[in-house]
Amino acid sequence: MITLYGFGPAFGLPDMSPFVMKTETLLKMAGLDYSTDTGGFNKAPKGKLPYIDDDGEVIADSTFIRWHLEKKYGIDFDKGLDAQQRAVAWAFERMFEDHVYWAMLHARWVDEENFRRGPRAYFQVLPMPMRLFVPRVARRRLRAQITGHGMGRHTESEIVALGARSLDAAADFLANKPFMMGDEPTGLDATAFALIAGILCPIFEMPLRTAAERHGNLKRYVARMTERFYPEQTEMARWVA
Ligand SMILES: N[C@@H](CCC(=O)N[C@@H](CS)C(=O)NCC(=O)O)C(=O)O
Repeated sequence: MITLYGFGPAFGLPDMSPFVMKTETLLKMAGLDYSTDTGGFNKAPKGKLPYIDDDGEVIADSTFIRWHLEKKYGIDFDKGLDAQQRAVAWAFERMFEDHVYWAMLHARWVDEENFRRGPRAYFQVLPMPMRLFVPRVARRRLRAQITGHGMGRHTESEIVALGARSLDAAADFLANKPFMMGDEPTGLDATAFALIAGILCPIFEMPLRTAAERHGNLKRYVARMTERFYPEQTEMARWVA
């Protein structure tokens, strides 16, 4: 049995973290049985979520989890793609995870109003006094990470320009295909869906969301992925209707 450790549903999304959402989507794509656990952060092998416990084998990081699932269960999330298509899928995945993610993180955690509506509200379930200091400590850590990555060293408008450029690239590449690589979902879709849905989340007031909303095909894509993998997520379906 597989246990997926994540943060849990938040902001109308299946999980606050796009990497957890990506991993859950991969598990759904693979048709594997799994359960979720939101109590694993303190034991996370790399200090981040997600990680999984697969019958006692613990694997951290969404990409290593993907590779583990492919190897152990004989799955190929990129089935039907040739080497060149796989290379393109990998490059787009890196764009989303190592570039778009940081622009979204900046908008959620650094912007005062978004932080209040999103991450701080999320921590309100904690008892006092943790409710007060956990969001502050988490915010300080996340800010340091965003600066360390380099994205946080830019001005807000520069960050939006970079993020919007990547969203334009994703929209142009998707064009009128149902899924990123063609007629059927592949591994890249788990990542692209998680990031684009996170950016379209209306709880956050951000220029990056406006940039995503300009692309009708990205909205329809999120609607398609939601219908296929998260039919119970009615709130998410409403944003993109
Ligand atoms: N490369 C990792 C990234 C995971 C990641 O960044 N997780 C974030 C949530 S989106 C996290 O756990 N952050 C908590 C922290 O850094 O304190 C993956 O693909 O799983």
